[in-house]
Amino acid sequence: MRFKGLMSAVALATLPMAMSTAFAADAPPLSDDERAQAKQIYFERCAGCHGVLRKGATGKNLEPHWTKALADGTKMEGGTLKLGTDRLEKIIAYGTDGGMVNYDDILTKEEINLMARYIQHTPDVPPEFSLKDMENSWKLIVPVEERPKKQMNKINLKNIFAVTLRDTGKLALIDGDTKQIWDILDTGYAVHISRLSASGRYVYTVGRDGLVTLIDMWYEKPKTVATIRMGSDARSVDTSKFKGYEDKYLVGGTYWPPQYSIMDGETLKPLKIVSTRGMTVDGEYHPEPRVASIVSSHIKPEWVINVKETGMILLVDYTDIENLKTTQIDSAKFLHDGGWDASKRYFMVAANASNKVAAVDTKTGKLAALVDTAKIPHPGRGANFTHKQYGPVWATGHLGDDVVSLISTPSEEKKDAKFKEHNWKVVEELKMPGAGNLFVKTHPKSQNLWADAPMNPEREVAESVYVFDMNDLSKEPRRLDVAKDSGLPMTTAIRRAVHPEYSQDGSEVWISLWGGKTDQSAIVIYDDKTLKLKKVITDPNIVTPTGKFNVFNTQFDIY
Ligand code: DHE
Repeated sequence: MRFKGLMSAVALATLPMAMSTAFAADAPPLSDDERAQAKQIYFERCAGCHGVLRKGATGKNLEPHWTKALADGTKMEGGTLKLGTDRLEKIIAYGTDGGMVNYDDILTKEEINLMARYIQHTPDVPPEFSLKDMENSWKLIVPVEERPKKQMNKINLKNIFAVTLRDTGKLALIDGDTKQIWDILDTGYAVHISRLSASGRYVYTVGRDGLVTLIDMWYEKPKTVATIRMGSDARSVDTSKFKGYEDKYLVGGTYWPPQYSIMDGETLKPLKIVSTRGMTVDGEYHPEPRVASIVSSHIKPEWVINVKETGMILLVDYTDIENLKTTQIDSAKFLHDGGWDASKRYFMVAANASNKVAAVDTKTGKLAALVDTAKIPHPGRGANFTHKQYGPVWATGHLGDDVVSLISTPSEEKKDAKFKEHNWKVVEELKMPGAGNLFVKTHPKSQNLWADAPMNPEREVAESVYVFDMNDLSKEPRRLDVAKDSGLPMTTAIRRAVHPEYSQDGSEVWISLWGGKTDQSAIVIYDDKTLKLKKVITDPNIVTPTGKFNVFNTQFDIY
């Protein structure tokens, strides 16, 4: 199952226009206007999974050597199937068993035909993005010395939720104590994630368009104090969090160009760019190894940077960025998202299209394990709890399978030596009502494990969340119908229940009900103990909410 990417004309306006093109003469004809339109649709809907160069990652390779039918209409050459326009149209419209979702409800027939023709041509290559380009885009709106010296508001910042309003290019900051919207700020287009400074004062957000926004929460109202563009397509950021380096640096990863950038943590001044192009774990050169998840180590002054296409996990030592030391760990291709185990020593990252989870030991700087899992693991940051039989486990859901996998992780404590034999094994698979999970979540104070299923094709499943009782995992999960509980009238399109996030004290779980851009969406809040509905936030400004990041839990990696 793949995501239906979405980007607006706003984002497209920010995409570099001077793309080099080398169109195949023997591919189906395209006018200049059609080519421009197809290029836009490709970036909006397809590039996230298939890659700008169409080499394939979560999605299949879409290069002309197999998308393009031969001029005489022949569909096979040397044992290779040539797809051609008719077959491509069907795949785009109806999806495949391999995980491609249907686009017949998003694109018109004409657009589907256009895309089927476009992807038989050689891919467009966007320009590179240099340190100079970053410098030119950098806006230091308020220098550090002019910012407040103390918190100027009475808000409990630890319980603020930074909520992505995906299709509006905005971020809502919602007060978790009062459930009031504190403010809504402009950000990059389709903000992907927000992360917190080590101090808990600043929110860093990154848009799909590569724009990083630094928001200071010490003002009376939150204020954007700096912005910078890192490239034309991005998904991840984190700060330096190790003692002595707190917020000194910010690192951001881009999908295009494939590289990571180091910036000053308080001003976003660009300092260094490092390309991730190179060899895959299979020893093949890859021109587009995109930077997926990034986290800051708890036990060393290092970032863990996961490079999708090559399957390389980089441990980047930030103590001396002019003489950068990097440990490169081979894992498995198609690294995506991940989170810490309970001890915060091991980083668990999904190699999603390889159906594996890699565990990195950040103490020894080595790969601890490569665990085979069910199809397309997608943990978000995962969830940690102590399993009665197997000790500490880290959970991941799956986009491509109807289970939540529990992977046993090592315990540092001697008394738990009995669990050792289970380390790095999938010890249990909890049954979900179908595939299409994106995020799981729990909290140290909770006995519940929450799992969504927003990419499931069934409305009933996609609009609900499922809650497992960790005291008795043999019980079926309790289904909470988020769409119904929101009290909003039913819409034609499915409103997906996505991304459970705990409040600071672990007593509430917030779920986004992600409707279309013109539908009223909601944030639906449940009491974690009773699973009763507590509050629905349905302000007209809450448009297409997806990820939510509780300040305290994000700052301290609590999940
Ligand atoms: Fe995400 C995390 C990439 C589509 C919501 N997403 C991530 C991370 C990556 C990623 C690499 C890890 C960042 C980190 O931890 O540093 N996401 C991608 C894609 O490439 C993909 C498949 C397609 C695309 O074009 O972007 C994609 N993601 C989506 C969505 O459609 C989601 C559901 C809605 C949205 O807002 O775009 C979505 N992704 C999220 C969220 C997180 C995330 C909420 C953070 C989870 C967390 O709890 O940390």
